[in-house]
Amino acid sequence: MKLKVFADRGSQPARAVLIFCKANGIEFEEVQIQLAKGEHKSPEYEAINPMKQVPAIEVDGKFRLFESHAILRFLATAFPGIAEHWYPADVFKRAQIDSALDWHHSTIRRGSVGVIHNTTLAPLFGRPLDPQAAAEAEKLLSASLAKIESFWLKGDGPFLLGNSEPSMADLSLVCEIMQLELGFECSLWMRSFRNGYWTHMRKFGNGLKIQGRQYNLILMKFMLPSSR
Ligand SMILES: N[C@@H](CCC(=O)N[C@@H](CS)C(=O)NCC(=O)O)C(=O)O
Repeated sequence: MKLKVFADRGSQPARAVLIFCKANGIEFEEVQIQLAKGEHKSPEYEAINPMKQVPAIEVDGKFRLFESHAILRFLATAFPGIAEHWYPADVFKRAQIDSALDWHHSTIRRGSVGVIHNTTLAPLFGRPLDPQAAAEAEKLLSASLAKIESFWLKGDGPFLLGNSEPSMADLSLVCEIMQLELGFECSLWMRSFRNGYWTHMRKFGNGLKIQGRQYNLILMKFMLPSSR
């Protein structure tokens, strides 16, 4: 299968798709869609993703798909040789990962996007910063982050659902949390989080060479060339 991934590396869900492909040896062509330049609004890209967002994929020049979690599920099932831990075949384990993925979008992602957008990125998209919206989003974010520690990370293993190896839900989560380094003041919560789960994800991310300082460089290069 000939796979194209349309992405901006400054986008959390786009990074999750890129990292998933790299971690699993899936061959793909990365087509950069630069959000800051409005490339996602071009008619050419709208033909790829009518929602005008990244990421999106195209397979064999005909099948197109948007929504990062749908893309991750598709890649895990359509491409051979994907390690079982990313998206287990066992329907019970798989359903739990689906539950974590769905929860992510309605909580962590909503909170994170609200904070980052309203404290940092809005001007890049021609919108004003909105401290009140940021404060509301931070409440949701903090409550959701607390749930990660009190519920999702409870168990024997270090990853979500107590797993011993990361699933695609961990990947989506860590890409989201990395983004907080952009505009979320490192609270006590972030520090304690970093000492726990973060340490495990960092180890996992090191192999992918898209973490920590390198990650920040990627962000600066692709997303915020003049603001830092
Ligand atoms: N639920 C979508 C979210 C995609 C999304 O929000 N993409 C952002 C970048 S992180 C985007 O393309 N924003 C441009 C815009 O909405 O104008 C997914 O998981 O793929």
